[in-house]
Amino acid sequence: MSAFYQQGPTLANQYTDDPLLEQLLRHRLPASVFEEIRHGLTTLGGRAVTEIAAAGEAAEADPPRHVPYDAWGRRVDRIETPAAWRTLERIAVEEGLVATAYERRHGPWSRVHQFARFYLYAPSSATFSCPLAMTDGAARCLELHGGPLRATIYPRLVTRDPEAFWTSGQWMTERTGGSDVAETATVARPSGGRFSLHGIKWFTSATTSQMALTLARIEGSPPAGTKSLSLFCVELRDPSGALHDIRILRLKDKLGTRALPTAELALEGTPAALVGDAGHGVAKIASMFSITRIANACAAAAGMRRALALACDYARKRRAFGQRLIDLPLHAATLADLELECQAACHLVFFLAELLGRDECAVAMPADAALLRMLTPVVKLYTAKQAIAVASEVVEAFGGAGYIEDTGVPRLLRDAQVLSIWEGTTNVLSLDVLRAIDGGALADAITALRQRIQGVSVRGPLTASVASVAQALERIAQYAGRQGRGAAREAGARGLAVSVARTTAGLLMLEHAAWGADGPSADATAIAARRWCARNLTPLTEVDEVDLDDTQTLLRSQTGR
Ligand code: UCC
Repeated sequence: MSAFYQQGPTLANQYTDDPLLEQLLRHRLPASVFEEIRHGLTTLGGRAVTEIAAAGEAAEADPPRHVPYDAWGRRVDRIETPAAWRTLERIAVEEGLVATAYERRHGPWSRVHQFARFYLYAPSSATFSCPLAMTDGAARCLELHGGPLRATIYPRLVTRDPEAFWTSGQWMTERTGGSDVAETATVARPSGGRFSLHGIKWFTSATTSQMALTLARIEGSPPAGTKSLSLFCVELRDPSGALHDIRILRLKDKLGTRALPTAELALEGTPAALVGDAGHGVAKIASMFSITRIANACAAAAGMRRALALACDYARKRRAFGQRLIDLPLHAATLADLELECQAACHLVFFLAELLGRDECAVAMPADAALLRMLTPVVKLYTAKQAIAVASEVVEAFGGAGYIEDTGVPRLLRDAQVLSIWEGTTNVLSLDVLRAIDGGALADAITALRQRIQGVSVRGPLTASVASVAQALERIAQYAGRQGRGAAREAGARGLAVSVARTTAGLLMLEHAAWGADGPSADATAIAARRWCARNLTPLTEVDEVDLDDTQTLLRSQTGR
């Protein structure tokens, strides 16, 4: 009998083992800020692979349970979660995963610091990152629009006291769909200075949260469109823990994110407070989903990095054909491609975090605001898709073991798959890029990116990469300017968004090659930038009326209809 047993992968401290993250922070943050936060990040990087990972695994092993009735037949609608789920919450509060952004101790840099923390925590957290992202988004929304709720509820979202902390849900999706929010059917009836909500919410993640922001139409408002939707704040439970006129219909049986309770809810006169004035609820909740979209991108980038760390560790241990996997040329090339995607995603996310921080601290230049508006959907959609592709490749890199549940590897792929769905699908976000362009974001954003690429000072083969980013920017500007407003423009929106993502990533990687030219990873940084630009700055494909007709012909050919 063979005495051979393969060794599983292990993870080191996720901060000290991630040179790119530290290089970015060291370069971008003022030296005093970097020195102040570095120790905390090292501690969190250690906790990520010990306590947080252990709690995450325990939570995954013991998924939430819906208890509709008590032993005596009373409707109770409890969602039972394991102690590990609450441990994940306690650690998140202790580590200031939401609070860091709102204390603004480091002014505009607070967001970069907070997202660095989120990046370390998220992949170990069994998707406790989801309630945290929504809590963060709700805090921003209430900070901007909350009126009296700023004094009552907002402090609970941004506290570092685990006893006082609340998480928030974001309930936008109804049976009519999560994208077409205009179909929202929930009605808000005025009731004693407040409102009572009546309707069904079809996907409510983190249903154990204490509050949620949701959309409804006040009785008597125009019955269609999103302008007549208003934004409401719901407190889910009374002090005894009983739900406020909310029935839990069932928990969703999901492909992944299994530790995260996601429920269908019936609102049966649920008391709610109006957030801001009546109407324009989508515009108000946009301040929430803009944050959750950036958090999604951060979780995607972090998930890619984690998956690759596992695959690389395994490839250094596993031998086949007389060599370690990492020494096999084709396997090494595959892993190096994944490394490029991880780097691109990390650059994009921390660039967005920087822009968000400036916006929140009111020090953003007009170009920053335009970049933030345009790049938020771009980076969300791009990183989500790449996170799925990377996770799939990592599953394969483990061979058969990657397909076996108790290695923990399949979960990487299952959990990645949600990233391109929740918070706006790839196509909905591609259309949001067009909305941003229509709002005037493109010209300022392109001008800002153009100025940045002109400021990149590199030598040798990298000068050609700089030229190709500059050309790609011109192509994007021309393409977006040429497109009319019709169906062809919509059909080309995804290609445009991906091109913006890849070009911006190329620019950021070239900047890194420039500022990192004397640093310890100079060679690798230059190679990454050169390879990325050589492979990813392909021309945009024009979509015209002929393509639209061809698309219909292809679809009809399936069924003849
Ligand atoms: O809830 C979900 C699950 C939660 C899980 C959270 C996990 C977090 C990740 C954690 C990491 C692990 S999923 C829900 C998924 N659904 C969505 O995300 C919505 C998708 N649909 C859209 O985004 C659509 O594009 C809509 C709903 C925004 C389209 O609405 P409209 O009304 O047709 O679009 P309009 O008329 O263009 O926009 C209405 C208003 C406008 O403002 P006003 O009224 O002042 O003119 C827009 O400028 O909303 C504003 N607006 C925006 N503002 C629309 N989109 C944006 C935006 N992206 N940013 C700023």
